Amino acid sequence: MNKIRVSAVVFSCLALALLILGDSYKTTSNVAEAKAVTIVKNDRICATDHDPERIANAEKDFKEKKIAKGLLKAPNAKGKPGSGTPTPTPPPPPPPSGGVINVYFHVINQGSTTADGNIPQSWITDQMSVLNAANAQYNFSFNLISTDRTTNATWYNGCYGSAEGPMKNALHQGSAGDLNIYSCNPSNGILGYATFPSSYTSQPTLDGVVILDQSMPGGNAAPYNEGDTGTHEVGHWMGLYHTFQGGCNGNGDYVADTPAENSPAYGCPGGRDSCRRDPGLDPISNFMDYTDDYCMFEFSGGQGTRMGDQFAVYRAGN
Ligand SMILES: [Ca+2]
Ligand SMILES: [Ca+2]
Ligand SMILES: [Ca+2]
Ligand SMILES: [Zn+2]
Repeated sequence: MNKIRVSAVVFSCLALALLILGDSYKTTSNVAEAKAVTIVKNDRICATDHDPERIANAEKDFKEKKIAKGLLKAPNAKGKPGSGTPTPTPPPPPPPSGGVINVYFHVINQGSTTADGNIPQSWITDQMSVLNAANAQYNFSFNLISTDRTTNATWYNGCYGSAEGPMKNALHQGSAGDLNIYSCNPSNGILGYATFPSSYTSQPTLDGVVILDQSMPGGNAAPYNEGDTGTHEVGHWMGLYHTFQGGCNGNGDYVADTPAENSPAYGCPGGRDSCRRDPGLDPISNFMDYTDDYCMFEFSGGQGTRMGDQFAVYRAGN
């Protein structure tokens, strides 16, 4: 009997110790989780419209206009099969046009502090530097013409959605070849969105790029606070799609030298190969994927050519 009682006491003590230990462990783990949530932003979300039907129509129009401008040879123009004339090797496409793009920067805020969107001018200067570094290889440069500041809480928090029209109608400047950037809080975890060059004609005042203010260099939207949301959205504005558009099949992003990707890549998943039949690893270092800012650092040559062609067809001189 005595032996059993001692065992029971020992067991109770052990159980109590485990309970305390277990509880303290749980508390520590909760603190770590809570801390992580405040530092790390959720997965990258870009709200640029990639509707497949819209893209198919836009690509048909782009092809026709490229042929009209002499940027692309019309199919079957020469050397039809069976005619006895061999098809000559087509000449290499002309180099991307490049150019200087004027930028109108619109800071939307809901108060005077940085946290309320009234970001310092140094963030804008640094954002321009990031943008210029990313595009220098393809001879495009961005020249900041003006910065305006508007205090309007409805625009600040509704700049993706209901406030887009009123905000852009009031602030948009320039023409098809000029870039309007709006910094605000698109909400719902959205880092930014842009309009494509082919949309300019039908909706000129909506043309431009909207970015989360805290995604700019100096902001707190880690791991998306090195300015590459700006670079990514300007990529759309220059006519690029996401590298994972269309998945593994079909035309994908309409750029030949970006390997097809089945879905967005997050973080920095080195060696990812989501389309095994398409040669090449996923383009996780490309600005048009969804990886962390430190992980994305390049446009491909094909994207450079496409940006030049899109600019020549839809923006230059329009
Ligand atoms: Ca591709
Ligand atoms: Ca592959
Ligand atoms: Ca980067
Ligand atoms: Zn995007």
